[in-house]
Amino acid sequence: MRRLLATALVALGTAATLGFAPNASAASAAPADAVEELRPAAAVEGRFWIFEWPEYTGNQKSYNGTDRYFANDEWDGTNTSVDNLTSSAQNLTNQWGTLYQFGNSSGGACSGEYFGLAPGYGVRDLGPFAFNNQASCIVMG
Ligand SMILES: [Ca+2]
Repeated sequence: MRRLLATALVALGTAATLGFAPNASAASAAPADAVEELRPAAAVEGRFWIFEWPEYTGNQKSYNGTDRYFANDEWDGTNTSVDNLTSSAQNLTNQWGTLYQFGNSSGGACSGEYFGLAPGYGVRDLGPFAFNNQASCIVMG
């Protein structure tokens, strides 16, 4: 079953500014501090960062647009694929970024569970959203 994991943001009372669909399902029971608004100035960098471990630590990689296939991407400075290893993320772009469970090597749609981050937001730990080590695709916009 497909779940809108990012609806946890609704529980923070920011639904109006974050632009969630009105038919979004009920929020999952994630801690209120797992998702946070980053410094406003950080949102101008233009890249969506993923991190190997929670709290924006461990290996890292960034994207400046949609990438539907993490299996051929490696953490910066390593030969290790980022696929299914993301534990925290920061959206430092001016558009939405949504991580998907299943990538698509032929450029078609990504699928499965997904987790969206509004511009300028970070998620310190994807574990409480049942999305730890799940990401295989990023769709921007
Ligand atoms: Ca890729």
